[in-house]
Amino acid sequence: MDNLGEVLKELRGVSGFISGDHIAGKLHVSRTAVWKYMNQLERYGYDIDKSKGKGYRLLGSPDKLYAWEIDRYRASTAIGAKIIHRDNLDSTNIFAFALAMSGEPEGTCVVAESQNKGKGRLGRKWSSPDGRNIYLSVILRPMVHPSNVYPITFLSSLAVSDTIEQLTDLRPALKWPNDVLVGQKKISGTLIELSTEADMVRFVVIGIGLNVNLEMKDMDREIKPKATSLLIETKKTFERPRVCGILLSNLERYYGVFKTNGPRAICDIWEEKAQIRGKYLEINQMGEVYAGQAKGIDRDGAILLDINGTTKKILAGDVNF
Ligand code: BT5
Repeated sequence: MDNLGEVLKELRGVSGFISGDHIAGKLHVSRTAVWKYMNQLERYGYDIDKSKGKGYRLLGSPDKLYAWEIDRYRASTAIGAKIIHRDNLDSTNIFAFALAMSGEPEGTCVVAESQNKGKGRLGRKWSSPDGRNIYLSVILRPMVHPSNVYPITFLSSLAVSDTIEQLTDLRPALKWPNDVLVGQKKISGTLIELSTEADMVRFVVIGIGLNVNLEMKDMDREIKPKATSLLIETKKTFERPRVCGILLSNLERYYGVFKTNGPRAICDIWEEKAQIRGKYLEINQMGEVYAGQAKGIDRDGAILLDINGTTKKILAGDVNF
């Protein structure tokens, strides 16, 4: 946690005022430095009562995904060790991809309050209104062959699903390949993008959109019938930094499984959780529709469909309901 986080911790540790001297002593900085931190916090949107005789008192905090706020709830070590926050980006994935290209290490995350060009798969759009949801990208550098990367989408969905279960009584469902649904409606999607070199992965960017405090009135017309949020489902608002901190912790846990036990282990957990085996599915692959009984997930993340006794392997597509 950096110094702003430490100052906030001190402010939050008391119910009333805390003296500048006390904070200065705790942080081993001068009282002038403390005063500067307070001004900085105000610029970030914190409401601070400053009293000459009594010191400082925190009156209110902004609803923002600042790194030091996420850190309060994050149990991960590598994933989220560095979090870059922006009010607005074209796309957190584009930003993270450029960072990764210039050597940013594994674990660095990018979060934004809003996106102008939030990306879905296959050139689709991810609706990204301001200050409501989580738009997160994480840089990973797994030592695997490119054909083993696909299950990273599954580990992301599993991490989102666990996060929802830890925060609510909801029972999310997983839909191949990258959706997390609540009550048949999409609450989260993952887009992974990768850069390869020869037969190796240079890096992967996991992009996660999770609808948190999104209300119906914030939704584009296109997604209204098929999208939902934690707020819509529970009628409660959520502290987004908390949701994000828990999500990063879960991502690290599943990434650990991926690295230790391999991609197949992640496919198995996903397959079990999604209860996909034996289900009758219709899958749209670039306009071609295949209908059959799901036999499971192949080691590369493809879905295996039994169509009249013949197994069809589908690597990219969308499941129709
Ligand atoms: C996805 O694509 O589900 C991947 C979404 C990834 C978004 C994150 S946000 C952070 C990071 N930065 C980015 O630029 N992207 C990632 P796909 O399976 O293709 O689903 C896209 C479809 O979901 C759209 O065509 C809509 O129908 C629907 N959709 C769009 N926005 C939505 C939202 N906010 N909630 C629910 N559904 C949405």
